[in-house]
Amino acid sequence: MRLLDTIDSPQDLRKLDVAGLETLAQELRDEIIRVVSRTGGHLASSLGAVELTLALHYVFDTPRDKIVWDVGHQSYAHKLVTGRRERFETLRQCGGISGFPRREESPYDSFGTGHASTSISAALGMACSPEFIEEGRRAIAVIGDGSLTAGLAFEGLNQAGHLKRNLIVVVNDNRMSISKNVGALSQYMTRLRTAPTYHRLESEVWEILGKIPAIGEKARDLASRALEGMRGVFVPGVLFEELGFKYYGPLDGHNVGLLIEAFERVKHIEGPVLLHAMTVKGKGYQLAEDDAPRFHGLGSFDKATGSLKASPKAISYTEAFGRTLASLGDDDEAIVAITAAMPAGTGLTHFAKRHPERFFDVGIAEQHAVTFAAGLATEGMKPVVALYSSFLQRAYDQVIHDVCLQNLPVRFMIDRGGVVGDDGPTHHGVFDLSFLRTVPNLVIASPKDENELAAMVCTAMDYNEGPFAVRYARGAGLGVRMDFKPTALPVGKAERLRSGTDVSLLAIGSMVATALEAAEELARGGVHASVINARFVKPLDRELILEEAVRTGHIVTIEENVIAGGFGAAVMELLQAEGVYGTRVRVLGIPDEFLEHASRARLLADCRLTSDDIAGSARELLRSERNVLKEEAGR
Ligand SMILES: Cc1ncc(C[n+]2csc(CCOP(=O)(O)OP(=O)(O)O)c2C)c(N)n1
Repeated sequence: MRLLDTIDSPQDLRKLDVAGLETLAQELRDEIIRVVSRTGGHLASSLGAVELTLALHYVFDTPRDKIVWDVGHQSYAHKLVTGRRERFETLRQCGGISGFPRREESPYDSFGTGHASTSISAALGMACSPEFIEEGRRAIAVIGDGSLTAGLAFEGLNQAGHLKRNLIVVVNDNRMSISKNVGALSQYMTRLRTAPTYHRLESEVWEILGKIPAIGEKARDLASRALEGMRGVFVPGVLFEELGFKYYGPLDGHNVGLLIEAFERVKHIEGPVLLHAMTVKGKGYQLAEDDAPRFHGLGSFDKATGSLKASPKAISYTEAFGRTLASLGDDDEAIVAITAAMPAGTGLTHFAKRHPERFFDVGIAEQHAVTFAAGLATEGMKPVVALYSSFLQRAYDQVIHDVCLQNLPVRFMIDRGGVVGDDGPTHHGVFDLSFLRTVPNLVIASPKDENELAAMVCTAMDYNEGPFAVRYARGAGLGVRMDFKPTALPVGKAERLRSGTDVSLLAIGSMVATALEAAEELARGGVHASVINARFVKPLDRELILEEAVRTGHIVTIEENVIAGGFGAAVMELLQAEGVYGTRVRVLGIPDEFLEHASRARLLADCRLTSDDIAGSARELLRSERNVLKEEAGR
């Protein structure tokens, strides 16, 4: 029997000795690899945090003490030792446990995460509650070196250093973000790591003094203070100490005994403490250690070879964007590409390889990425900011205040627009059409397939009058033929794909293909539907939409975005502004609730966005009118 099978809560692991914990660490790794190879998920980060997880739950009185996992993608071992062992098989599956901490899932998940760099602020908030202080509880933020690059993390450190409340920040430093970590802070952390003399001295003195009975503790105290004074001699300026934290480390983050000792030490320290643990991303699974970026997050894979079980049939939208931009960059030296720690995820690796001098990875700093792009645009460059939709949310003020208000030609390439599937509510990109549409000056386009995406990238690069956003779905395209040389599209013009007399299906982006299928289905039942590929949410193709509205008198709008304030709302506003009151409109999209994790197909079906649902809605719209007409005739 595995030790793991005896662990129903952290109380059980507190009964183990260090050797037992080491065995448990191995079993946890095996279990994580076994399950994630089936379900997909964030493998490498979770493998790197196993010993940290065990030591934290061993030393701290969880869930009374609170651990806040930054991003939360490293929390699989935490889930396994906090009562979710049996449900772990259901990781990221519909109805199963989430891939991130969720407050509603367990009292041990003290704070919901998914987006980076929130842990210090959240843990500090907890540490400032009067009850928390009175009861002497501890709040611990566990943050990666990648996530530490964000401004938000520094806002938390800044306030914590000032407030002097009891907060423990554990920096899980594996030198990696998803790709290699970047920036001056990352270089600084490397200097901390490679200046071990002081820390070795500190640990040795600690060890020796601890062995002297009776006077040990007192001597340790005195020595601590003396050593603190010497720190600057050995370490190139301990930034965290200057910010008001007591700094401990760097420690081997895979030595569970050492970690326990260190946590026991910092547990009783008053005021903010930062403990710097060095780990290996993907630890214990050679393939992941060798290629951590690929094993950061992936679909189901073969354990022995690491190859993915399902290979996509078409190139992804990400790839279509990445390749197009890289080749446009060959002919236009003004093009500059910016990513916030996701060169591979956004497809910018192509551009980075071909034009390294015009590629910037700013770290997990979406706000900065947008304002940095705005600055470049003021000097005549053509900046492209490539982000996932849900992470762009963080830079909304920068989009409004720094880009759109000054009408600067920054191009936003917004990947993962719509439902993303297994990552769940923190990652769905379903609000962007709504929150972007309200901002003046911004053009918003969304392609029906990967070839049209390439054309939209060209359009955006040609358009120099102001900001331009292109929003596209996650995953594989439709498998259409790609033009050898994509050409720009007319801005604000839609495309009529099918002409009908009964009802107009107005679709945007990923929903265009589904609308075409729905039209086929309607045709089989004798209903003739127009299908319009809107292409632009802003500006709308007024003429074409008004023509459809008058001709068929029935409009169904379809979008993979929340219904509130989205594309359909834009169409209704247009009809209202133009005084077109007779047209019946049905707006289809995502309801006013946070969607859970499940496959994209399943979620779209739950939102009634399949071709069957669309055809059904169109029929209903027509039927309800017939009923009204009948009623009127009977009156
Ligand atoms: C605001 C935001 N931007 C981007 C991401 C995507 N992302 C998830 S994990 C990650 C890297 C995190 O690196 P680190 O904190 O060092 O953790 P590691 O995976 O190395 O353990 C990134 C960029 C995110 N979750 N949130």
